[in-house]
Amino acid sequence: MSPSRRLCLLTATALAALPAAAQTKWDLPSAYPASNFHTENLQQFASEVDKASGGKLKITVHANASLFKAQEIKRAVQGGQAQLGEILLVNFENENPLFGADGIPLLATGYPQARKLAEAQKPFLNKLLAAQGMQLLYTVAWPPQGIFVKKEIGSVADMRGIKWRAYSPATAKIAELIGAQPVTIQAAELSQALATGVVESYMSSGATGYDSKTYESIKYFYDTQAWLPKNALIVNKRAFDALDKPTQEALLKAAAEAEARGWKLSQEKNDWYKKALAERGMKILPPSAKLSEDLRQVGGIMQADWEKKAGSEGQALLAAFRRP
Ligand code: PCA
Repeated sequence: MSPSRRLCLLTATALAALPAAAQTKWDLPSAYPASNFHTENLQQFASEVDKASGGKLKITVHANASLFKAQEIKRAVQGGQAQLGEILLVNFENENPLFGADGIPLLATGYPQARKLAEAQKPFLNKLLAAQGMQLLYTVAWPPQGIFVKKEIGSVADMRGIKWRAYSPATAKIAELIGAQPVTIQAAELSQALATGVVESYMSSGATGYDSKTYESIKYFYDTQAWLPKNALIVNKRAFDALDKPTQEALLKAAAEAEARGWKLSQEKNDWYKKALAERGMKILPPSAKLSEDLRQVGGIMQADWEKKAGSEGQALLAAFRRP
C-alpha cells in the first residue's frame, strides 16, 4: 500500500470513530419539578449547549430530586458523581455563612436589590466553590418569599406552636425565633407533608406554593417579600477542564444566557404564580404593619448573627451590596 493511501485509510477510520469518542454525556441533578421555571430554564440551557457544541455535549436534566436529594447535590458535583448540578445556595449556610447571604430576611427585597446582592455575592461564591473543585455557572433568584398559613394572622405571635416547614438553616431559625416547630422538608416532599399534616405553615415563593399544591390545604399567603434565595448551577472543575475549548465556550455562553433568561422568568412568573394560587381559592394578602414590624425584628436578629459568623468577608460582601 502506498503511504498516501495508508494515510487516507487512517483518516477515514479516525473520522468514523469520532462521533462516539467525542460525545460527552453529563448528568444534571435538580431538586424541583420539571414544570418549575428553574427546571424549564435548565432544559433550555441543556438544549442550547447541545446545539452550540454540535451535539458533542449532551446534558440530561434529572428533575425533582430524582437523582439526589436537594441537600446532596452539591456533594455529588464535588465528588464527580454528577458533572454539574443545581443547588439552593442557602442550604449551605452552615458550611460557610457566605452561601447564605441571600437568605437573610429583609436584607434584599424585590428584584433590583436581589440582583445587586447576587453581584456582591458572586466573587465570594466563585472563591468558595473553586476551593472545593467546582465552578459557578449561573445563579437565578426564586420569587420573593411569603408566609403560607392556615388562618389569618396579624403578628408572628399568631404562629406560635404551629408545625413549620423549613427548607434551610435560616428558615428553621425563623421558626425558632417565632416559637414555631420547625421540620426540614425538601420541596419534592412538600406536597405529601402538607397532605398528611406533618406541616401546616411555611415560608417560600408562590412558585413552590403552586408546585406543591399548597392551595389544597392552606388558604392564606402573606406576600411579605422577605428575601429572594437563589438557585445556582455549578460544575465540577475536572469535568469542565476535560472539555475542549470550543465546548467550554459554548457552555459558558449558554450559562450566561440562562442567567439573564432565568431572572426575567422569575420576575414574570411571580405574578403568574400568585394569580394561579388565587384562582385556586387562596387569599393573597399584604402583611399587617405589626407582622411586617415583627419580621423586621426577626431579620435584624438574623442579620446580626450572620455578620458575627461571616466576619470581615461578610462585611466586605455587605459593603459591596450597599455601594451605590
Ligand atoms: N422554593 C424553594 C426554595 C425557595 C423557594 O421559593 C423551596 O421552598 O424549597
